[in-house]
Amino acid sequence: FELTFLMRSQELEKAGLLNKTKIAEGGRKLRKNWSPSWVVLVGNSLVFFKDPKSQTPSNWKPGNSRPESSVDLRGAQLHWANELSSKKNVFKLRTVTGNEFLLQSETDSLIKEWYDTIQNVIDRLDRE
Ligand code: I3P
Repeated sequence: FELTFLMRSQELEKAGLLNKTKIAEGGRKLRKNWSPSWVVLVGNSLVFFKDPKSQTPSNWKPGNSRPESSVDLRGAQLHWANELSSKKNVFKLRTVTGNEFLLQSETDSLIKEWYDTIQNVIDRLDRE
C-alpha cells in the first residue's frame, strides 16, 4: 500500500475522527472491538489511522503517520445499521472482499456527512 502515492495523485476528500469496529473479515464474523479511528477518504479508498489524539484536521499530514488499514470503496455497500449496535448513528460498510466495518459518531450531522460522502464515491465508482 503506497500512501504517499495515493496522497500525491488523488484528492483528499474528507478526514475526521469516528468510532470504528471491524465486524467481519472475508465474510467471517469477528468480535466487536470499538475504538476511535482517524478516518481519511482519499481517492477510491477509506484509510484508517491509529492514535487519533495526536491528529487534528488542521495538523494532519499524510506523511506523518502510518495507516492501520485501508478499504477499497469500489463495489462496496453502505447501509445504516442502527440495529447492529446499542450505539446511535451507526452505518455498515461492506467491501467486495467481505470485510465489514461499523462506523459511528455521537454527532448526527457529522455521521450523515460521512455517509453521504462515502456513498457519493461508491456511486461514482459504480458508474465508471
Ligand atoms: C461487546 C461490547 C460492544 C457491544 C457488543 C458487546 O462486548 O460491549 O461495545 O457492541 O454488543 O458484545 P465485549 O466487550 O464483551 O466484546 P455495541 O457497543 O455496538 O452495542 P453486541 O454483541 O450486541 O454486538
